[in-house]
Amino acid sequence: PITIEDDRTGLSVETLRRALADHLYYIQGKLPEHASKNDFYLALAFVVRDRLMPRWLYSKKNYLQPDTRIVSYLSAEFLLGPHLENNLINLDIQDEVRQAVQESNLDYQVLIDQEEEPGLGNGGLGRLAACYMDSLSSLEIPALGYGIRYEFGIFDQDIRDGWQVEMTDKWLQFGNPWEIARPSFAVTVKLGGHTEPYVDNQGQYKVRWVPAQIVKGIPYDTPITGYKVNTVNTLRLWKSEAPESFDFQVFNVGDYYGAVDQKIVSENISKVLYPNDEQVQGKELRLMQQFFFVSCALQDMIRIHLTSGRRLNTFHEKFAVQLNDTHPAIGVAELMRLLIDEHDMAWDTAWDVTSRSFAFTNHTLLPEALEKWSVDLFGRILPRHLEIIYEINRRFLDQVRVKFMGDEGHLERLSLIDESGHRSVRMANLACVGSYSINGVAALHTELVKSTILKDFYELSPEKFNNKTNGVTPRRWMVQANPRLTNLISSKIGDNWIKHLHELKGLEQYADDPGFRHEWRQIKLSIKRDLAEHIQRRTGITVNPESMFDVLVKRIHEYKRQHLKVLHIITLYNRIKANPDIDLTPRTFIFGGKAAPGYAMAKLMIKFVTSVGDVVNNDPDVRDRLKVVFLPDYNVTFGQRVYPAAELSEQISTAGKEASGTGNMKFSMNGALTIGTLDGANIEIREEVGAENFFLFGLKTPEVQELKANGYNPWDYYDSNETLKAVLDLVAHGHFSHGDPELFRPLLDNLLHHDPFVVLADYQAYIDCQDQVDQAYRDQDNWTRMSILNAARTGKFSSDRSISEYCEDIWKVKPLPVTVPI
Ligand code: 26Y
Repeated sequence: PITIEDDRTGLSVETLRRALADHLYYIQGKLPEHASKNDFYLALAFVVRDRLMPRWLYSKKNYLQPDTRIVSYLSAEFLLGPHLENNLINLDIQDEVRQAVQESNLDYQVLIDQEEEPGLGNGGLGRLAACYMDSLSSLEIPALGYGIRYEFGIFDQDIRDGWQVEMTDKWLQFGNPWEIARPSFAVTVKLGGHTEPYVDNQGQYKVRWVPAQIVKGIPYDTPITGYKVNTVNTLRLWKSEAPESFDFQVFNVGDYYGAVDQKIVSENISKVLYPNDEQVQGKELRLMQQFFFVSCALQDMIRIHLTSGRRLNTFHEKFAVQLNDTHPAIGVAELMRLLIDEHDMAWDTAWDVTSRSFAFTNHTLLPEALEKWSVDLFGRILPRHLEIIYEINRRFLDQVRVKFMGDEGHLERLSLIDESGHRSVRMANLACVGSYSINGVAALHTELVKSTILKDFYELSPEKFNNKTNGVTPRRWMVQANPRLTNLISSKIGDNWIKHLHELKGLEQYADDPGFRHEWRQIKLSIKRDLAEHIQRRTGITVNPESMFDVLVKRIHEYKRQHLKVLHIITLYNRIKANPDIDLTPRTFIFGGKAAPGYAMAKLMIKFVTSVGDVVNNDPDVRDRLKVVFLPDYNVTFGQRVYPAAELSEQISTAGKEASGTGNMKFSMNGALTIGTLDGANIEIREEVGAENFFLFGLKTPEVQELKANGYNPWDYYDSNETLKAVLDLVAHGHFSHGDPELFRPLLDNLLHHDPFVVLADYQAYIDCQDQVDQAYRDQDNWTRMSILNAARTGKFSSDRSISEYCEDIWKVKPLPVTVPI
């Protein structure tokens, strides 16, 4: 008997090939000879989507079982990166698909590279949400991610004349095969207007919110596959639209253009991702965005809860709702409003449910990043929520008064309303009061949260506070990004490490094996060659693959100190100029990262890197021993290229400023050694890999605090350090700006007169440490040994470990394997 595999689910190469041809013809509507690369990519994406569909549908079915507990991850950002190859890996069909593509006379890599990555996030926080979604699925935890379907994600960066230029990210323009719109689950969201009291037909005093505007939220679902399991969770992103009643109003009011204006306002809400500018206040549309997606999400969760046959007073048993920073913190007031105003629940019951539903993660210590909304603006957009927040605050402060009798300072600092100057709503305070758990993202960060920004809340409710050190998914950041290293590792210790990253420990026994070291080094070299070729294509700069690849990629920010790295480069340059025959380790310095469009100093830092690069790269005395490259448009896709190629990972933030960092983990896993400060998760990385395999430098957090308390004067360092003086003078004299002393003056003035991130104070320690790196690199055998040990000891930094801790300590949720009937 002949059995024919189903075109939608079959996994034989023959079936996959047929399915690809079929989708090209019937879905793309193209003959092969007329199809573009993108047509082939889309056809392939649909082939893969078909194959995850049964698992997705049966995972969804599980959500609706009455006693399934679901993690609901609320995040304004999900920085997913491309889906296609990730899904091939998780579904374990990469080999078959690769062969089917080949037999269709197509180039696998070309198709993979067609995908526009969904850049729905700024950086660390959004990427963390994506890694956590991967781990939730891989650990078979029922979970829903909720966020915004931005039409334009993080801007594309171009570098022109060395400056950043922003361009809109039109990621949806050629179609997105990974989302399915669910208009039948659309919800409405109110905005503006006023409130009025009324008595309902049971004789209850209630409040009615009469909005000025109504928008519709349409959910778009994206499947999040787990690694080699049936669980496929859902990321549900909301798009805003004008409600249908819009047409109605035209007839009633007769104001066609006015109605169209309203439609535009509605559609604007999910239009664009806000960059994490240093000034976050006053952006009305941002507050609307936050409220919009959180209201959509909570209404959706209530629907799911009621559909699963349960009553609303058990909402907190159905859902564990995680607030990814304060961006979704308005959810505390919105859940109260939904329960009280729309579902007739009494205040006390509603508060009980609400405060047992939410848990809050803090990601920053920078005071300027703490979200506040002026009471005026807040009341204009969310009049009912302002009333609810006042009432939460009144009841909360009554409790505080009992606890800290007579201490007005505590009351002032704990209040949800900042009364100093212009009154504003403090979102972190709202999140703290409304949550049963508050966590930081690395051990040091959590301690600093407890002792600084949330000190008063810690003293009030210490039991709420806990640490959850960040992690990253080894599926994307090793298996997908670094197949060559993955194969070498698996050939020695099997492939269990992909789900149980601690098993990388098994590599330690090979750290002294010359054959293994050789293979390890050859792999790194081959990846460096590929990157060198990419650099050549993208920037025209020729780099030497045999030189040390020294990498600094992350958002551009003063606290991350990209300028400290540049001072190091100029220092080496000066050494060469003083002694052209000096013996130093050839290095390629690779930078990447975006600056917030409104952050002038960060943009100047990019120009600083590119300008120094122009001089250093072209000075004949340098003889190609130093190369400086700024790769434009750093994103997830480029991250996947650069982490595996890196040998030195730069993690040089001012101690106490980087909450955790997650790039630091991706580098280490891929065998780069770290030069870093005792900041964020660097501390824990160093603990794991061993102090002897980590290049530590710089002031520690208390030393930074002390230095500043005693009146830090950057001039002292300039005056007393001749090399530093020479470096800064060279910049001041216009050596890197065609003789123009003005170009970098704001940067120099800032360093010499303020230096808020103590760059000058850490300069010499950094240079000395880099000299040790230089020496260490000369002993390639030992360097390789350290590299292997780094990778072998990064088990802790799998997001599977982080998510397991969230599940056990905070969410109290257990794996629920999904069965797919065949
Ligand atoms: C308020 C708004 C403009 C805003 C939007 C995004 C503010 C901040 C952010 C993003 C913050 C962020 O990415 N923080 C990073 O979170 C990572 C994950 O926990 C940390 O590893 C990293 O240290 C921290 O800077």
